[in-house]
Amino acid sequence: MLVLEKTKIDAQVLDFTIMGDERGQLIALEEDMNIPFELKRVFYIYNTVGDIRRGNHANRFSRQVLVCTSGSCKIHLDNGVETMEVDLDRPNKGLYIANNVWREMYDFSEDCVLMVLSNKLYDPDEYIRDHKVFNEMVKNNLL
Ligand code: T46
Repeated sequence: MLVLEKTKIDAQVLDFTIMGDERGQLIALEEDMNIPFELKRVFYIYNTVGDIRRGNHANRFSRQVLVCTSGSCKIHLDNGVETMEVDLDRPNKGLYIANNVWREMYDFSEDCVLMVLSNKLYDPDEYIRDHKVFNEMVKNNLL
């Protein structure tokens, strides 16, 4: 794995090695190797309705890697001070997002399958869903 881009926000664009041959392509994701944490959960998002924005929250403890295994989407990141956009447009491109980073996913292609790997099991209580609260927490050094 190659870190393609170190971003100003606590996130990284990752470039996964493709092990292709005459039969097609294969990418392997392994904890503490090309995935920079212990793997606890995988979920995927597909059949997304056009023009929808998902996410709209920060996770207090979950760290994640996002990959479009099919199609494409865009990710908006926000650390309370700066924002950035990342295009996820190929299956060997990943986006690592640290905890306490606000994220929104948008511009899903019809064929998009967005796979998310996480270091934590699902816990709805770890979500910050109000952007004003998120900004206040950043301002007051509570994250
Ligand atoms: C994130 C982005 C990238 C579960 O029961 N288990 C799970 O592991 C997840 C992720 C969700 N759910 C339930 C909770 C909701 O009833 O599935 C429903 C949709 O979840 P949510 O509205 O949180 O989905 P997104 O797309 O807004 O956000 C998800 C993750 O929740 C979030 O951590 O960073 O994808």
